[in-house]
Amino acid sequence: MPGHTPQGTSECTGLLVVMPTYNERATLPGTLHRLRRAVPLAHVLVVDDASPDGTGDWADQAAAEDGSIHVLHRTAKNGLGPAYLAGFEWGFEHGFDVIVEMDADASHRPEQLPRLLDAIQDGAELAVGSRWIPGGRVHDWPLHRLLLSRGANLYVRLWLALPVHDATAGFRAYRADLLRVLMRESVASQGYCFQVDMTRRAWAAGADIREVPIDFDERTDGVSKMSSRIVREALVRVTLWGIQRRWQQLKSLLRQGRRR
Ligand SMILES: Nc1nc2c(ncn2[C@@H]2O[C@H](COP(=O)(O)OP(=O)(O)OP(=O)(O)O)[C@@H](O)[C@H]2O)c(=O)[nH]1
Ligand SMILES: [Mg+2]
Repeated sequence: MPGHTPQGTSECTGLLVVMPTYNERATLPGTLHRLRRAVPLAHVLVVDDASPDGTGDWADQAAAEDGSIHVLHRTAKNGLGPAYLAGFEWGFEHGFDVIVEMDADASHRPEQLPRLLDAIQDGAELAVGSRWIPGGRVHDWPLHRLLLSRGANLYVRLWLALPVHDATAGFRAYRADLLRVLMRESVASQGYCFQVDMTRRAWAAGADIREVPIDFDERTDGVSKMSSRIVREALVRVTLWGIQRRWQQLKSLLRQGRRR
């Protein structure tokens, strides 16, 4: 499988797009079709958590017809984080060099993937498709989703001071080497704080992180998996990471004080 050169990235050998799905039968076909047109040499791994609507079965049929589509079936809906981790492991086992995260609900435009790949080719180890930098846009989002996303990013910024404006973004490209480093310590995050977790790990590892503006389209089919449980998990984890960070800062200040 490796040895494929994605469009627009002459240095990358082997590009895998990991696409987690839960009940995305309505949007997965169109997303894959657009992706195939936009970046013909990309391989795609659909990670399906036993979707009751038959998404996994459809993906199996697509994989039987197209050798660059692969499917990983999981037995139950276990959250975005575990689905991605399983997809990344599969990507490592199959020797891919660049691994992309992308939603299957048509919120991320496959036509904008080359922007992320260009940043990787340019030297970034993590390229984040950002809604909240100049040039980035969100289309047709209701006010409560706008507030949730902006509020979450503000909260992350206050506690963690990450050098990105869209730490919860789910359209990203990683160098596989960086992902391996980030996954050395186990990742427990399940919902969308998984994205914050990986960003903070990348920053702590000193990775070259770049944000690229994207257009984010509200889903027109299917049902959002965002829930109050996912928001609560993010709140708790970000707060704990923030307290940990402040504690480390305080300890190093005290150590410096003692040395003087
Ligand atoms: N395998 C798997 N995929 C999931 C799970 N939860 C969400 N997904 C997929 O992850 C992607 C993002 O989920 P969404 O429901 O769109 O969540 P979101 O983008 O934060 O929310 P909306 O903006 O409201 O759509 C979609 O492709 C989902 O099908 C899960 O538990 N397991
Ligand atoms: Mg979505």
